[in-house]
Amino acid sequence: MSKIEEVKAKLEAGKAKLVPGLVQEALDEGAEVQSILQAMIDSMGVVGDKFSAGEIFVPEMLMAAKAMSKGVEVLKPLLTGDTSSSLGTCLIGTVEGDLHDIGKNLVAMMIESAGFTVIDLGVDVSADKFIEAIKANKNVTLVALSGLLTTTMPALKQSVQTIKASGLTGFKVIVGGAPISAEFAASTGADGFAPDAGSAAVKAKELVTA
Ligand code: B1M
Repeated sequence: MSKIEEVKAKLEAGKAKLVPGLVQEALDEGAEVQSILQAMIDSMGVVGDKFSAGEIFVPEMLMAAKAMSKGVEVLKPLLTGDTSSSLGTCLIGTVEGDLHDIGKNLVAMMIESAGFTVIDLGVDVSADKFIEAIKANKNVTLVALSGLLTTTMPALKQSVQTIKASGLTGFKVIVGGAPISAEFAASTGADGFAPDAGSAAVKAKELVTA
């Protein structure tokens, strides 16, 4: 079994204490950062499929999520690189009713590495909380909303519309998350959409420099 396969196996088994060491070993053996990250993302897909099939339950999903977060911590310095902040402040959060944060955290990391100062509002973030944060922080140029549940897609749309209707200006809004399509994103009134963390950073930069 290759080191990356070991990372996947232990992540899927929710072994949060073992995954960081294995990720480091994979790096030491010369595995590419992006390959390790993609393998971990794929494993979360496997975990989701097992959940859908009734083979595992919420506690096992949570343990796998912890293992993934611990593995990402090892990769973070290599993913972010030089983080010179000149594109302003990005507020990011997972929308109201939604507790998934792994994808949002990856997007935050990549947006930071693109040159933003990132303020992470966490999960279950209401439209009002986004608006308070826009008012409370200087030079907010980007507001990023993540949504992972089909049941919170309406909250994502509502949040974008409430933020846009607030009368506050000077920033662009970007949305994304597994169930969000380009078409749905456009229907929310958001300025931009990205399907993954890497393209979110590219889109973010494009939106505020256009
Ligand atoms: Co949940 N969950 N979960 N879960 N969970 C999913 C999403 C699900 C697909 C699993 C399944 O059934 N197959 C399913 C949703 C089905 C649907 O909506 N139709 C689901 C469900 C049903 C639930 C609960 C309702 C289960 C229950 O309680 N019965 C519950 C809801 C809780 C709530 O939020 N209110 C729940 C709970 C949880 C845990 C708390 C146990 C845990 C989350 C822990 C955490 O995040 N800290 C969890 C997990 C781990 C998952 C899966 C297995 C993995 C999610 C993940 O981290 N993926 C997930 C199955 C799956 O994804 N296949 C599942 C890896 C991550 C890197 O990918 O988040 O997609 P992702 O992020 C990507 C892109 O989406 C994109 O970039 C990222 C990386 O490139 N992206 C953006 C994300 N945000 C973006 C923002 C952008 C741009 C791109 O711009 C701003």
